[in-house]
Amino acid sequence: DEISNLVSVFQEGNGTVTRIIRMGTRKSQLARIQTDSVAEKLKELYPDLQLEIGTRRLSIIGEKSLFTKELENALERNEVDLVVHSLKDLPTSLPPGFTIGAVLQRENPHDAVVLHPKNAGLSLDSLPEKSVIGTSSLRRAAQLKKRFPQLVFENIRGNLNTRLKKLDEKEDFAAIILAAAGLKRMGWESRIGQVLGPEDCMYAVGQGALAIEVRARDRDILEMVSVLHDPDTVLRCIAERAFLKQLEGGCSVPVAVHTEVKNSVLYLTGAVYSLDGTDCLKDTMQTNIDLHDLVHDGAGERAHVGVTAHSLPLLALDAAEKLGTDLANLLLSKGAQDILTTARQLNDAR
Ligand code: DPM
Repeated sequence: DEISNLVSVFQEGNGTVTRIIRMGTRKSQLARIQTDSVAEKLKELYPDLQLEIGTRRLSIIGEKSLFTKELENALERNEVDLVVHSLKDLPTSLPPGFTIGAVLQRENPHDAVVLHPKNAGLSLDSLPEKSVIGTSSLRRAAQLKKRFPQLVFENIRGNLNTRLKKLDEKEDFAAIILAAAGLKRMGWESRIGQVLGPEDCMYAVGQGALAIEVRARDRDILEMVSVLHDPDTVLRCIAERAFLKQLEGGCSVPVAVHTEVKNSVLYLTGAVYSLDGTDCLKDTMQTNIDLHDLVHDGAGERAHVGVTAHSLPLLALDAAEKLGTDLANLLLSKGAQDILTTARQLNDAR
């Protein structure tokens, strides 16, 4: 077992009580960087806090819900107190007993083009015809195939380090598509050749935001991490997650979103695509979200699509969730279910 023997204790010395907080992380460089950045923020806010970070090797590789599962097991068994995830890797329904206690301020949520060094200076528009672009995301492939029919899209697998190596050290790919946020966290911002705006490629639900998963019953830890909530990010991500949940879309469906908060209005654009992008249903809805509504103490309040945010106004949280559900229902009324079912079947058959 990779988790070091970390013990949760309350140390009592010279009148102060310090609890050691144990953070669980996967071993990938991105996971470590993300966990360390949250540890740093917690240390700034709570200088007396003692943090320990234990890594856990993946025993099962593949399905996304499995790869977050290992860490949930460690949470459940009380081996760790909190786990940092990319929000976009967390399912819209968490297993009972778990909740997202903080959603941190979102980085650039857009996708980015990373070019083979020999193509430096080019873009998806100017790359030669039939250039091979690497991505395993159905969402990215669907949108980009439609928008750039002259390009060829092929799967590329592995963690970010592996993918960059495959790009640079071989001639298989002219470019690959990755989330700008992950590239920035890895310190690879300089490799971004092009950031894809919503007209080229809308992003995945929760993309670019970090989430802290905790035991739902652990009130102390919940309260401690809740100060890390970024209100705009929380509301945007609740709307996005409610949209995906209502569509019954998992991690790997061609569903994309775009959200904005302006003058207390939350805008959500959502879309579903066929695998080649030719079928597309897309719409935008909006709702008022007043962050100056009376803040409620939230005792006993429910989570919103897995997110517990007692420090935010309940009215705003409810409105954000309803926005996502309403937009999904609108697209479902126009036939979104057929598009997604067909996409799932074709993808499973590949
Ligand atoms: C999910 C997808 C991908 C990750 C699917 C999608 C990309 C898979 C691929 C749900 N999770 O986006 O349509 O490219 O084959 C992932 C990344 C990050 C979190 C890497 C990336 C970092 C960025 C973030 C993998 N999960 O998307 O480039 O925190 O949002």
